[in-house]
Amino acid sequence: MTVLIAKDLTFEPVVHRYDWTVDEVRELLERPLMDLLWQAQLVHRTANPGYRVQLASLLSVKTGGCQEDCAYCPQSMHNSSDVEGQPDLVAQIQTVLERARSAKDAGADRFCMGWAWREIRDGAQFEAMLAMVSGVRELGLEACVTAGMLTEKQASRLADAGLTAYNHNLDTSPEYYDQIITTRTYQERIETLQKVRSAGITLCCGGIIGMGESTLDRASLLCVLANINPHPESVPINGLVAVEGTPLQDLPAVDPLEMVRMVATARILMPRSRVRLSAGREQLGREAQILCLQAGADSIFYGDSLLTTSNPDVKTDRELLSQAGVHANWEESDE
Ligand code: SAM
Ligand code: DTB
Ligand code: SF4
Repeated sequence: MTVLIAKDLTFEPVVHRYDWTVDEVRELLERPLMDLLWQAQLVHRTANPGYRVQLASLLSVKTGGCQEDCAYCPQSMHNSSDVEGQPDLVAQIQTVLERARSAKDAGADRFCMGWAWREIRDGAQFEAMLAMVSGVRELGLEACVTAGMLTEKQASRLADAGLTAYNHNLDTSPEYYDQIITTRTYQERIETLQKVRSAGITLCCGGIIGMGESTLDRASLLCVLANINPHPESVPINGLVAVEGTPLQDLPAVDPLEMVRMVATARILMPRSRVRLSAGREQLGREAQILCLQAGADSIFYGDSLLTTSNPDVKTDRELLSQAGVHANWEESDE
């Protein structure tokens, strides 16, 4: 085991590489925590000075009834949790834009909209999605969509509507994927990411821990992400929210320090990407979240709910940021 000591500070902390091996990533993930945190902080403070955090708000526009069988997801029609019967906001462009405006007034600078689809289909619902994207951009917010697979044409229409980012997670390692999802392949996921990039939309791509995967799987997921050239502009790190009625409902809560390790390793591997501390923050506790911010998380989901599950409330998050001494992107600071 290599223990870093002060003289090792001579190394160049920020390295942009796209040829990581799984062994190298695993070595980082498993480092003594103090060394991992120190290196992640060095990278973060050098690459993204100022501890500025992006606040992204989420809204589920189309909830439940999804054809895919993702074992973690309460919205899959294969899971008895399937959350249907909620108001379908697809036709309600104005309602969505009102929610975006409220998110902006509360301090968000990105608005993310989710559709529980296997893939985008053309037609009235897609036209409504495009109108929502342009409406969100007109409010001065970044717009992000997550809606499953898409065609090149659909990606280019989303780009024309002003879409900032498309979220499409790889979720876990290629090796563990078929234990979690059987209705699509890893390769299909990668192809969608390529179409999004080719259309000039930024990538939001990350994963989930706490699904029964090994450390090697986590290293393998991070290795795939870190070898995308250029790196995904944002990388959500989710802790499983074990929802009743999903096959993963009985899995134990993620150890908070494992989230800290994932964030720190992602920061070292992808120095300038936004590393978003995503689902599972309610289970993390204040101190572990602060460690994640220190280790280089520079974005959180902000607002009382995620897609179908809850998130810390806005007041609690404001206190968290102030206690940690970090600032939202738009805030004035003394630096
Ligand atoms: N259907 C689209 C897709 O799969 O890309 C978009 C919606 S899907 C709900 C977006 C992401 O939410 C998933 O890729 C997964 O990473 C995350 N997610 C879903 N359920 C989760 C859970 N129970 N715990 C943690 N993350 C979850
Ligand atoms: C991401 O990586 N996490 C968000 C967002 N991207 C779309 C979704 C988390 C969903 C958690 C479970 C739920 O609320 O349904
Ligand atoms: Fe849930 Fe997305 Fe999987 Fe559908 S594709 S089940 S919405 S994670």
